[in-house]
Amino acid sequence: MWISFAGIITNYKDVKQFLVQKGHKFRSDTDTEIIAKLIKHIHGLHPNYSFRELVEQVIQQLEGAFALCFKSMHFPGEVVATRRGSPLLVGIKTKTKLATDHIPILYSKDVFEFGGRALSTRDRDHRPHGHEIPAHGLARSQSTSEFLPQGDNKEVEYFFASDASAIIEHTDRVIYLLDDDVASVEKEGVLKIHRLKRTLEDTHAREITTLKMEIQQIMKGNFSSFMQKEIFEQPESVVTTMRGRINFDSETVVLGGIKDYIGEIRRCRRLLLIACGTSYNSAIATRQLLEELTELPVMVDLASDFLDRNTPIFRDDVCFFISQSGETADTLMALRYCKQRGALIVGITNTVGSSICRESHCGVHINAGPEIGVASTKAYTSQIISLVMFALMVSEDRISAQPRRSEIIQGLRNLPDQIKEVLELDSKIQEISKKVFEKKSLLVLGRGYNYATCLEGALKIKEITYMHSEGILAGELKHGPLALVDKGMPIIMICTRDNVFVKCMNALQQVTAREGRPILICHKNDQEPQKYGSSVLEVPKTVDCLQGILTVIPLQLVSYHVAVLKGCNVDCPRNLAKSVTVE
Ligand code: G6Q
Repeated sequence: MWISFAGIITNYKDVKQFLVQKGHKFRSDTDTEIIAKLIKHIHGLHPNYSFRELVEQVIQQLEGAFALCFKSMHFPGEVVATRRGSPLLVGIKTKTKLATDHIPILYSKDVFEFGGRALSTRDRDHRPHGHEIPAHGLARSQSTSEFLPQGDNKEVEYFFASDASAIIEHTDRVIYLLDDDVASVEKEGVLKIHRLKRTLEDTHAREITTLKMEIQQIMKGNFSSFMQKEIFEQPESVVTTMRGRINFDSETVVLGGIKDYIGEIRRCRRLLLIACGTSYNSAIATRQLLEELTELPVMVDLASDFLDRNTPIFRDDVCFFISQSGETADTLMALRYCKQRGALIVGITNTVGSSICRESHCGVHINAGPEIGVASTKAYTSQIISLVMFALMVSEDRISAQPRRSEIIQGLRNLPDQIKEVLELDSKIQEISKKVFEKKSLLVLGRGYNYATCLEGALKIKEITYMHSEGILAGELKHGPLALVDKGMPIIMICTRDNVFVKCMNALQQVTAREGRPILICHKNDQEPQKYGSSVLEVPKTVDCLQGILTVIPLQLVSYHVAVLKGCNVDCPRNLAKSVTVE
């Protein structure tokens, strides 16, 4: 048995105990092994079951979030794949066009109505394999032949993957499977999608979508890692996020995915921004602007904590779920929690067709392009821009907000060139990284709009360099963290000219008074803070609410260079995954 497995089986101990009692021996403590042993066990009990039926029996016993793909020597030439809570798609490659753009669902419940009589599991043991009940009364032959390629060449190749970027080099036609879909390719090479039971929400077919992704988008090109490539793509990725949405001349912003809901959003009780990791930091980065331009209370929550607290949610709440992958389990569960309570659900994702995308009432695609490196970089800056555009759109009818809106829109217009300028600091940042890469810890200090940069910079450093790093709000310094400061403690401090500049200078002096010599990120040609820094990284000045985009890039580069100097795997840091589809 060959199984490809992503996810977690939460009841694996119970299943294992059951199988041990039945005499099965285990070689590992992994949850993957119980799946292999369970299918073997069921095959022993029901040797007449088809491969697909065996998998259906197995998944009924499993709890958790998973995407699974099975092959077996007992069923040569067949593949069965299924998902629950983890993403899974099927890529289809044919020489000629397919005769249809959707594949009908076949239902195969243990007990189902068949010609007016209930067919039981026992009956099923004696019926021929593959006796399915298609939706809408489609005959089996009809449902499958429709799916075959047109013309004489009937050759079809199938690819199973959790992310489109893994298969785009082979095909751009995919089917996104839904939870509990069981896709099987049988000997004759026909793909079928089954579900155990029919529900009212079922669409009875899965659409074959054509991906808009280009192969070069997922190639490293001249870069040594995807993360480095994605950092350097930001002058373009921010443009694609804004493309077709901002008219810089008329200073108008239209987000097509939410424009029909703007009235409802303006009338809401409060905005909630819910996310994990980097996506959460993008919510911190934009909270102040959202409060200012929408004049609504804005709550920002980590999805896991939001769920732990059973937070009260009301029908007139608007809940934003921010997620690069659109598949993060905690964020998705928080979304379902809020949806059940009647709130309006807005998805902010980078992955078309993802679970968060599909389950939201409306949303914004950040259009940053595929992000392969585990450490999120270009998605973060595009998430910030998407939320800024949202704030601009909501405040369009507020006369008093027009000067502020205008300043931000012009700030967005200049951003791509300013990002290019920041990226020119790369070799200087590489030199600075050489001074810190052997240290144990790195503190990142700032406040106001730059606080999110501190959190995000520290997260990048932790995840890809394995060095301890902490983003500290400069206003909190005297409430504890100041005790850490001495001449040996590496510190990066962000000190740009905004409404908290004086307070930042104050914090900087507190640090230098304890012999701390921070690396400073400040505005170009701003002499005042520079005299306190051991090294200085000068970034161009933009509007306060966009400054975090320009101050985070040097920290993305610090983390990248430190990771390279330490010999860490930049794109695949230990213990982490790109899509966290488990709780
Ligand atoms: C950061 C990581 C991680 C990520 C979260 C949430 O570099 O990529 O913190 O942001 O796991 O992921 P989603 O944005 O996909 O929900």
